[in-house]
Amino acid sequence: MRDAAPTTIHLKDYTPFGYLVDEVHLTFDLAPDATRVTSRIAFRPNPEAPGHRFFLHGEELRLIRAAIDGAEVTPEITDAGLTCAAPDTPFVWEAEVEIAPAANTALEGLYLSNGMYCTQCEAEGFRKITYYPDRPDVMSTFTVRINGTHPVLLSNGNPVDSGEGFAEWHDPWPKPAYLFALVAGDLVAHSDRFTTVSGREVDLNLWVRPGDEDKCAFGMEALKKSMRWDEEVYGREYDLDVFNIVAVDDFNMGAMENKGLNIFNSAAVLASPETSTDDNFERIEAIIAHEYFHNWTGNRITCRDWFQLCLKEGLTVFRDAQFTSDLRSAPVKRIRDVIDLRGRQFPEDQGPLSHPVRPESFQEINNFYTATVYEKGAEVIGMLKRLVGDAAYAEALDLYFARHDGQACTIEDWLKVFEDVTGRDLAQFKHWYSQAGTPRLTVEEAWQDGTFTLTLSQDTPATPGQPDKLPQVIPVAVGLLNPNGDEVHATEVLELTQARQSFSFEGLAARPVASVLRDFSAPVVLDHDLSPEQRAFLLAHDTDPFNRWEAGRSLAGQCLLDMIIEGTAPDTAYLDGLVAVLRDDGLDPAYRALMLGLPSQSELAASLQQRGLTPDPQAIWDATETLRQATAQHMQDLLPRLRAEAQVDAPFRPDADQAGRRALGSATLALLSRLDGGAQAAADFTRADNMSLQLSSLSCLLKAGKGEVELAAFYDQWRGDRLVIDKWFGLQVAMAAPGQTAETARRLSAHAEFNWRNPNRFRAVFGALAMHHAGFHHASGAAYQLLADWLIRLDPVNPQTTARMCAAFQTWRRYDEGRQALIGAQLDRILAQPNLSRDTTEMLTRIRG
Ligand code: 0A1
Ligand code: ZN
Repeated sequence: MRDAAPTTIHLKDYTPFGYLVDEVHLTFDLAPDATRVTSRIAFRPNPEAPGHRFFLHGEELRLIRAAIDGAEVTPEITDAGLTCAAPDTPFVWEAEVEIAPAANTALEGLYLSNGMYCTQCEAEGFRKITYYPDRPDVMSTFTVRINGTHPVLLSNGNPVDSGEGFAEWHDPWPKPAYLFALVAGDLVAHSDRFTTVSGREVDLNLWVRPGDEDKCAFGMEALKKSMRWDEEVYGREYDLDVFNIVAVDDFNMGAMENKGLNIFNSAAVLASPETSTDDNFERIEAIIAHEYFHNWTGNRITCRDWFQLCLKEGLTVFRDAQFTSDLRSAPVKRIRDVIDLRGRQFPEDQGPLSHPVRPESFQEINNFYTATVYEKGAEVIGMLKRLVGDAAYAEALDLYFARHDGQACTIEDWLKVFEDVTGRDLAQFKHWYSQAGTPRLTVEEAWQDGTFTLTLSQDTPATPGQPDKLPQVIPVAVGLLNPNGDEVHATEVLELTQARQSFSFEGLAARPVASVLRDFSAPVVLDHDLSPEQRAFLLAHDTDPFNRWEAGRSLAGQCLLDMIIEGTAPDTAYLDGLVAVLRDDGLDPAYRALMLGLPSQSELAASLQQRGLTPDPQAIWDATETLRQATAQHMQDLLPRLRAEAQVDAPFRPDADQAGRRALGSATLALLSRLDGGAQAAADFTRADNMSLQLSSLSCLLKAGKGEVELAAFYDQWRGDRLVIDKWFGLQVAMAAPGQTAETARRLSAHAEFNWRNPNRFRAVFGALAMHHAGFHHASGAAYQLLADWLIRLDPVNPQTTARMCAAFQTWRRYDEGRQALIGAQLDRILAQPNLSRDTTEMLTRIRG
């Protein structure tokens, strides 16, 4: 329900809860329409917050009985919770409530997914299960009894007892309520064991619906690798006798790190060569690692309040990226992460939804599980590590775990361990947590008498609520190359702390070419005015793999902008440089595949906007198509050789080597299909024995305006597999021509298999629509209207997923007046809906501005 006046919560208003919780006992009597939850909670007054009123959160609960120390009480109940008089000595609170999991379509709290009970409590879902101080700084041990008829009954911690129709669990580690979990279902386990470094035997189970057993092996291997890696790299050992993972079909996000009982969106854990692409495998491995790593960064050390979300998320994303870099290819991972950052975080940071990595206020915390908190939060940690060095980083992390284990912490606590270890003052560094917006880093060069000077300046644009910005500490990794291509100055990290600052390199024999922001050492927009020749030189010679890729990317970007703005033909300097790199078979195929990528159309729109121009989505589409066509022609002779190099002769393995070859094969096939009308793609589709090849060949056919028969065959083959059918839905929208995108999405939304209440299916169609730049922004406005229709329909059912999808509109101010008027009208139409959720109202109000 929409609040009459939505409440804004502020970081500055934090106060501790007036009571500590020593123990929680919960009993669940499961029933779809009336689950009984009985709680017995030991409270005692918090000596650090005396005299507070006793308030427990609770939403959509039917209170049956409440008692304090055995004596019944009649609390005062509101929509948000209850309050009643409480003793100023330790006491036991008891309550019995009734909830209706079957009616819970929002997928927050206790709900049913395909007949299976499961929970999602982060951020504030536990209050839909029982009355409780539902805040992360209230930590307690939990003992849980589940009474239910399902064969598998799970909760956090270790199993204590079980029998016909019941199971009991005890979690010895104090935790906040958002880490509570319960699962009850007809599930089968893929099981394994892990012996920790100190010899603890841990039972590992991946629980899935019968029929999915053959999709568990990869996830289990990823889990074991994660457990070992965290021991070896961070010295973190697992701390329970069992580790359970459950796959559920209806889930708003990727996965959730509940203590000892991770719950996963089935798309984020189930994998097989026939049904999963290489990208799926890599993502699944990373998410398993991410949730596992939360056991220390999130669970053992949690957040004091939700403003500190980046404390666990930024750090855990950083850790899972390190894990992927170690297991696969570090340069490829870095490039992919930067593509992702520019694709999701930059638009957020440069538009109306911009907020600091640590926000200072919110209305609905679920709206702040963002690319800024997660991915920019991880970048901030990467900068910190670069500034203090690897050894100090390791020491600081050891101190963090030693000092704060069992606590609910803040960013101040986090930075303090670095200050204590290094003696550095991190006051200025902290601006990365409090200032929103993407800094623009401008580079000027000077050369005189053997001295090369780089003048760096920084400027962070105004963002909502933050008109003026202070200079930040920006680590700028720089290397210098001689005109013959040799490196004359190895990578050095320059620390830019002022608005403008110069750095000199002396004693050089010739003017060097500067490779600036190596490894993307800071999340900034780099403005370095290099000539196409200098960029081509870096593309050929840079020793930093990221910047070598970046040189090609910026050449391509400049070429596309020239084509869009001046109407020029594709630049042969870019095409020649690209061919030279692709010819180099000493380079990893995965890296060469990345070289073939172009800046996204949305990124090009942002670049045009930054130059004060109004992007025309159709013109951007046309230029991109023309350049792809020119690339195919230019590389015609090389394509057969690349295909041969991409060939995988061994049995399928989802590792980096094979995945890289398949990525190069797929990028090559896309070019070839522009020349042969899809003949090779049709042949590849027929012989495909893995999902990467099946999907890439099908997408080439659709792109070529063909593939009807193959599309139908694909559907028939995979009709029973919901995750593959999600791909079938999404692909058709993604590959549609701009004038057909909205109609394709509309047609698919009328398909019998379009179960719009399932977030994965909804996102398959409408996420793909929003991602299709020229299709979504087609001048007709049809896509805007279609998406708005569906958001209006979904909001009462699932506010979280609706609100997240609203971000599709966040860049609307970039476009021409006609499009702005069309989008503005749709935003107003949604906002005018009666009873719009708090989630969606907040998102749209911020976007509307
Ligand atoms: N903490 C989880 C993500 C997550 C957040 C919120 C959710 O529901 C609103 C669900 C999952 C993670 O970082 O993986
Ligand atoms: Zn996380």
